Formats: sequence, C-alpha cells, structure tokens
Amino acid sequence: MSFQRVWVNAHLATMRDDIMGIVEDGAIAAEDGRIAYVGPRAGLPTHAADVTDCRGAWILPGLIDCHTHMVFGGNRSGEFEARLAGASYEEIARAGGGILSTMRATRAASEEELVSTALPRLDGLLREGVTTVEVKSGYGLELGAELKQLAAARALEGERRVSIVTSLLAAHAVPPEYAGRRAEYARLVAEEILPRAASEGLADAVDAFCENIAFTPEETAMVFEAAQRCGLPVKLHADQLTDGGGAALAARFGALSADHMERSNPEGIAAMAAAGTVAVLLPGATLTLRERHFPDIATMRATGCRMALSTDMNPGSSPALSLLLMLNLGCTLFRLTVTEALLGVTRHAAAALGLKDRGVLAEGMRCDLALYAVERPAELCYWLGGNPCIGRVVGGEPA
Ligand code: DI6
Ligand code: FE
Repeated sequence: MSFQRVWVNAHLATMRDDIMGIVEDGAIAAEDGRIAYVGPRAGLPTHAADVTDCRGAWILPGLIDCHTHMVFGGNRSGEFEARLAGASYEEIARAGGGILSTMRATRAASEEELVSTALPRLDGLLREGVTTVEVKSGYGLELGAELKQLAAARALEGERRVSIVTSLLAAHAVPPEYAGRRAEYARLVAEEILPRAASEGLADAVDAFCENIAFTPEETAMVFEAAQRCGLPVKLHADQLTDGGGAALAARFGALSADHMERSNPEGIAAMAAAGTVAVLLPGATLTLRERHFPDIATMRATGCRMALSTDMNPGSSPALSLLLMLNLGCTLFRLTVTEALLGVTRHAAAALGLKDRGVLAEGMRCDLALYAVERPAELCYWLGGNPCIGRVVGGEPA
C-alpha cells in the first residue's frame, strides 16, 4: 500500500482522548485530503511518494478559532485609551461608541476593503497553525451591510488555504435607525435579514448577543426560532456582563455553543452539558475589560460541559490576534489545564462549530495539521507570546 504523502519523525497529540492521545515517534499519511493512517511510525504500512521528515516536531490537528469578529472596518484604539482614562465598556456603548462606532466604519467600507483589512489578521492566525476560523457578522446591523460582511468573510476562503465558517450576528446591537425600538429591530432580524442570509447561503449558523445592553432572552428566542425555521444551528453570546440566563437559553435551543459565560449560573451550565452545548471561553475579552468575574470552570468540569477556547477577535472587547496567546491566558486566568486548553482549540472548537470531520487526528478525518517545534505540547500554553509553528497542512497539502 502506498500513500500520497506521509509525515514521519514526529510526535503526535491526536486529541482523540482526554489525555491528548499522545503517540511518540508517530506517523501520519494522507490520501485525497483525508488522514489515511495515524499511529506509531512502526505501524505505517508502506512508504509514499512524498515523505516529510518532521525532525522531532509535534503535530496537532490544525487549530480552530471558533469565535471571531475578524471582518470589520476601522479600529477602536481611541476607546482603549478612554477606558484607560476610566470610562467603562458599557458607558462607551451607551454613548453611541462601541459596537456602533465599528458599525459606522463597517457600513462605510466596501466588501473588498473588508477583505483586505481582515487578511493580515487572518494571516497571523494561519502562521500559528490555525486551519479553520469562524467569522461573525454583526457590524452591519442592516440587511445590505450584514450580507456584505458575510460575503467578505466567505471571500477570505478564496484568498488563503483555510476553512471559513460564518455566523450571522445581526442581533448584536440595536442600530441607530431603531433607537428605542429594539424589539422591532429583533423582528427585522428574524423576519428579513436572517432568511436572506440563509437563502443566499452566506450563514452557516446564527448568533445573538443576549445582554442588558443588547437583546432580551425573549428577543433572542424569537431570532433562534427563525434560525430553526431556516434550518440553521444557533450560538449565543451569553452572560458576559450580567447573568441573563443565557446558558439555559442556549441549552433549550440545542445551541452548538454558548460563548463568554463569565456569569453563567451552575444550573445553566448543567443544562448545557446535558444538551451537548459547548462553552466557548474568551479570556482575551476578560483581560481587555479587566473583568473580575471568571467563567465557572469547576461546574463545567463537574457536569462534563465541553470547553472551547477562542480569541473573540474584535475591535472592542478583545483585540486579540493570537490563538496561542489565548492558550496561555486560558491557563493563567481561568486555570485550565494544558490538556483542556489544547482540546479547546481542537476537538471542542470543532464541536462548537458543529464540524465532525476535524479537530482530532484520526483516520478518515480531514488532513488539517499544525506542526510545532516544541519539546512538549505544554510549551504551546507556556510561552507568553512567540510562535513555534513550523508548518501547516490543509486538506493533505502543505500550506
Ligand atoms: N461580545 C463581544 O465580546 C463582542 N461582541 C459581543 O457581543 C464585542 C464587540 C465589540 O465590542 O465590538
Ligand atoms: Fe464575541
């Protein structure tokens, strides 16, 4: 038997079990973009046309950043300074800054401009070994601009070797045209924007921001019901600034994930565990907003609620350009174990996107790989900055 491509002289963290599924002196073979063999080098059936000597590197499944707002106009470094001078995120948002300031810049940008400003941000992730990225809309807040943002996100896939998964987040903030008419805007999202994004094939999922400065649980439920009518899975920005019962709401709708969860209550977390809803932890936002409230990791562990870890890359609450840095912050701020953090950017991040063909190294899975010059996987969480990625493979081809 012969394979198109094999990688040898590598150690593997397959992420197949809860102790990282480690294989020392392993090998991987690819055929037609899929993993055809993964295991000890000694067990590799034969050789291949193309053999890569990894010189003792560690191979993980290509990393997955499962929660980003990567496509946006402008930036908010001015608000960063205002917060340093004492203003709060909530005060800035209520005064028409925050998400609405990015909305203005995003509406003003062309689709091409949105693509070209997102590419350097995307490239930073790819250099770290990321092979799949979720991108949300939510800075258009009107039909045309939301569709433009999603189209720009989709276009990134044509520019780089990466899988892009999109989420419609039109229920992110109330646009100025609907000031004081929040419920009416939520209805516009449910009845017009969402069905259009779905029918044009621009959205893989639907997200919403359930929060006292955004949408109520009732409005969120209305948007989720519309998503279900259109056959789209849902996700939720839940319990970030206040406990609005977001975790339980996400569980009730069988959401793929509930994200943030700084203030989620234990009952909500237990409901998520039972529903299979993944908790997406976003330590970049916790750090940037200097939050004192951390997600209830102990209850997530006790209930078996799966945890993913992501950048939340956005111009306001988490201008985080590095997923490897999030591994460190997940461990240092939230006290995740190294194994939990690494599962959070591989297997559990895939689950948060509903992707069953990636996130672990196993035969039949997509051959998306990340190669690192580290002595142990823990090093990926240990360094605060830096980038040991020495190779990336997408669909069986070096990228
Ligand atoms: N939560 C977040 O972390 C981002 N959106 C949200 O609902 C922040 C978006 C921003 O500040 O621009
Ligand atoms: Fe977010």
